[in-house]
Amino acid sequence: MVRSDRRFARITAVSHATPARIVTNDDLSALMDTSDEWIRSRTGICARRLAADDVKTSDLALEVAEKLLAKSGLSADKLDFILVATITPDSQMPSTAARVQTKIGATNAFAYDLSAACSGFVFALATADKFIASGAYRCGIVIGAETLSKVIDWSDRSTAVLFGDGAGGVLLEASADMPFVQAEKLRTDGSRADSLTAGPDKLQMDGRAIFDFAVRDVPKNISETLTLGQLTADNIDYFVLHQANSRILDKMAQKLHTSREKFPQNMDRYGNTSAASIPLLLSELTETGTLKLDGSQTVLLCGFGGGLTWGSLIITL
Ligand code: 4VN
Repeated sequence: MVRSDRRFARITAVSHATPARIVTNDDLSALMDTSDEWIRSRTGICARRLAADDVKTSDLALEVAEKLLAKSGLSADKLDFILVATITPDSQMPSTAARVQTKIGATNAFAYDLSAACSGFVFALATADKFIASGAYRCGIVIGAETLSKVIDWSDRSTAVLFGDGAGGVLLEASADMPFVQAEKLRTDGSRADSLTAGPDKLQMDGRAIFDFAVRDVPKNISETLTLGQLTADNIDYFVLHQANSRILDKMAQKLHTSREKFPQNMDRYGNTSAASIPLLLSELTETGTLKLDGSQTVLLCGFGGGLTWGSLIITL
């Protein structure tokens, strides 16, 4: 450990990786009693990517890590840590992060997985920020990666149509310029755990309970986080929320009295990818130039899901 004076983290690269196979709502309606109209109108999802049988979560995470290094020009041995947020690790041991660590040759990095379901990337990014802000470490990779298709109950049409596979991640580096996290508030309520579970049995969700949770607890958490940062919704350029359901984003915009345009979405093409959804969206928004990584934008990230877990992070991008 070398103490650093440059204590503020910042995101210096963003990337994503998705399996090649696109499965549309129409494709699913050939396999189960559902329809494009039902899925699209209730969730905003039109298609999802599904990994081939031999593609593991670590394969998607590895592709993200390689792209981050290529984009930044940083060599792997400069990395201090690799965090992978996932609820679909390749194995209980070793971690998905350890697999990535050796494959990219990050010989000086420690690596571990973090389990906080759909909030996993937000929880991991909050953790990584503290590693750098403490001065203990200079740079690391934070990835959200999932192959949910392996834990979906394909005989349950109410959940099977909602989820997809994918990965996204960021490179965080110490930078003296300005604070990275303006405010954060992470939450867990294990007493409501049973409404969304996976492993050792397949994924099961009480859709009504989770929908109600997302509409009640999440906007409250976003408001509280804004207050902590002495900010209002007007100060936020984009609300990058977990991509579970477009109707949830409609409700968030209403409850926060702010424009729906500030809530970008890509669940139409990827479905709900749990811990991967937020970094996957961040990566696409960076590619299109909507997000700039030049310190000019304030973005609120918010994850919510199994645990129950939820939480917001207001960051300078
Ligand atoms: C957050 C949410 C969801 C979620 C919950 C319910 C739901 C997504 C139920 C009603 C159904 C349409 C689909 Cl809000 C899941 C997670 C887990 O990542 C997090 N969709 N639906 C209908 O309209 O009948």
